[in-house]
Amino acid sequence: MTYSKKPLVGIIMGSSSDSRIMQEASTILDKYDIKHEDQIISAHRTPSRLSQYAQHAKEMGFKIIIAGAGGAAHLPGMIASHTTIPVIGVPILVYNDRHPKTDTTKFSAFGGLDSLLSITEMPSGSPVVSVGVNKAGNAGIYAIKILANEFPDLTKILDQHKLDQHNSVVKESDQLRTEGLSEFAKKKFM
Ligand code: RP5
Repeated sequence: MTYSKKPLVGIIMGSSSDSRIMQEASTILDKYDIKHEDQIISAHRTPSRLSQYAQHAKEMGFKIIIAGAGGAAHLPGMIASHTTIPVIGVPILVYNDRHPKTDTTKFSAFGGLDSLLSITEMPSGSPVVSVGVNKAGNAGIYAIKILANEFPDLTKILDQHKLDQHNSVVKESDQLRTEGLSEFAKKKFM
């Protein structure tokens, strides 16, 4: 079932390098046929695009914006300051292998904690909620939870999602008991 012909969720990210992580949000929304529009908006490299995007999001009627960024990660907070649409931030552990960098400089210096704190430590009065580092899939699930207030059918999807998780743990537990712990772990992870 399609809940709206127009996108309900705007997904933005600070760099193409964030797409590796942010695609997890689109995967979960696609799975349940929830339309979204995706863009790269850099808060520091394209600041004018950022304010234009806020206007665009309003005109499009987005119900939620999912914003992913790494490092200083000011995109979620900056977009929240331009709009009343709720923003879910995705702190990203920067991994940039596009430029000739060493193994250590491919990653941000603080392992994602930098992005997490940038997003969650917004000053009083300008809230942005955040999922965990690189947990873009959770941002997708949380967006569905918010949308379920308006589209009650979505609660069935959320119930099914919980049931699927339950069943997959029980299935793995049965496998573990049948095969024995050592064999199970060897097969699965080694
Ligand atoms: C942030 O800087 C982006 O969100 C990205 O996570 C990080 C690195 O950007 P690139 O150097 O990969 O473009 O603005």
